[in-house]
Amino acid sequence: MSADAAASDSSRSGETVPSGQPMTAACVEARHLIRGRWIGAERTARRWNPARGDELVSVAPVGDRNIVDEAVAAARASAPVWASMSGEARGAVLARTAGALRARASEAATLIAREEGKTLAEASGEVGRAAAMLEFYASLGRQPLGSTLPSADGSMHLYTTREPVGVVGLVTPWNFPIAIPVWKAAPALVAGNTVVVKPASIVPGSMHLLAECFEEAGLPAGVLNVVHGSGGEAGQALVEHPEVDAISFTGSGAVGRRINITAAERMARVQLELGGKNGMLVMPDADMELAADLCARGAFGLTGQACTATSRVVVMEGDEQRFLDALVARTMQIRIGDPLDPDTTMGPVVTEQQLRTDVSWIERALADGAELVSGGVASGAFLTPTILRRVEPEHAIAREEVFGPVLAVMVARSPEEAMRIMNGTEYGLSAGIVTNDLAAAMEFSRTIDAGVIKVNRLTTGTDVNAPFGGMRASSNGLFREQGFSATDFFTRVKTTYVGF
Ligand code: TAP
Repeated sequence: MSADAAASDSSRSGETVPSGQPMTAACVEARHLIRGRWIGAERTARRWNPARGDELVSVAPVGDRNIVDEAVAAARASAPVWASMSGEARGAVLARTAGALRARASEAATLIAREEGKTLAEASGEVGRAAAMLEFYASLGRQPLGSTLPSADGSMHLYTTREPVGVVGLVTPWNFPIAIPVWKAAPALVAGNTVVVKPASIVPGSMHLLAECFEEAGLPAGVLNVVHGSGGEAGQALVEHPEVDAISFTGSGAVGRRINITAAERMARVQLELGGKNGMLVMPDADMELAADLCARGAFGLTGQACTATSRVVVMEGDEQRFLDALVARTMQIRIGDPLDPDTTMGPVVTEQQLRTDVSWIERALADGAELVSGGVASGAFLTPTILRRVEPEHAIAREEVFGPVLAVMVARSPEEAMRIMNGTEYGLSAGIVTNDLAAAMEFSRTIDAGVIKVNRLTTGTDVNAPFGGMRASSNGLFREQGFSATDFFTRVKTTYVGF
């Protein structure tokens, strides 16, 4: 394995070209969506299938500050009417969007697999989850948003209401190109906000399909607007825009921190869900086959490109070899290949650049003293599932997010040391434990610094009705996404006293 091998990957991304280039039949021609109109541009960016470097998947306009201005103005203009509609009516639009997405589920999954590179099964799971999320938030249109309170004054009716914050900017990453825009847009919309979405620039086709589903569902013009383009240009313009009342961002810590500062300067509300370095603690009583299965699927499912992917394991001294034997055997069952092949269980790395990053993390780990157990081979757009042992808690590979199929295995000599290692990163998104010892599981749940805790389950995957988000550097921690409380971020509270 070498960085050169990684660089030979022929999949490209984000290249900007003049419009009017010939495209294959299966290429999605994405458009900005503003005030209900689909808008192209002279400057476009092309996205090739990462597994087949010569297959063009999508072409999208490259939006600038002017387009962002137009989109925000459209969202602002449509805000009063949308906010004045009943929650039930807004929810009904979301329910119809879910129906439209389910009707196109196979097309959407195929597009995600071609554009982002996850397997068809994984992409189908994403589409189903996005539809379920839309249905869940559709049902919230009928739920109370506010409460009635007793007053010290017996002749007082005292109540709170939750109003939409107004125009919300949604900035999303590439790894769940349909599900993440949905889990932000659906609670924002049902709560009565209008939105401008800036999707990740390498997955415009998936967002385009989703926007078509909203349109087909009868979402009024201007309520959901989409601006394609780069983060540095369109994304930044959206975050800086004085008419955007709140920003919900999911992505890397580096970008999230900058957005936090920009939003704070103009007192805009901001929600940040960022990276992770999610650990799995394998206790001595654990079923090793289960532990190996959870770690292999958690680390290498979705090609390790999930914020909640398992990227480090802690085993107790004396259990390491038994665990590694089971893990390697389970990992050998993974079939790498074209995401559209039904036998494939792990797709390519999303871009050439990400592959180079993954490879450089492996090289750094080896230079720090880690040992390669298996994997570490980059070929074309693919990286074999990589297991590293003899990793020490202070190594970069033990602490920093890779966002690829790389798993670091560490050994602890006592339960206290195990917990120190588990909590020994700046992140706190998801964490798991494999054990049948209920007391150990409960103690783990109490002492781990993570927003999502899994006992005998994958670190990835959550229910749509449960709050989701990280702690410490994984989130700004003010508001949770998903679940019933997701609307908190998208609403502001008013307290009304009515004397009689
Ligand atoms: P980023 O590079 O941070 O990009 C995320 C989004 O921000 C993209 O739309 C990007 O546009 C945009 N952006 C970039 N620079 C910007 C700027 N200066 N101002 C405004 N927007 C800007 O992340 P990514 O590579 O797409 O995604 C991977 C990261 O997301 C990982 O760290 C992963 O852990 C994290 N993630 C977290 C979660 C949760 S829920 N915690 C879920 C999924 C992913 P471009 O696409 O044009 O760069």
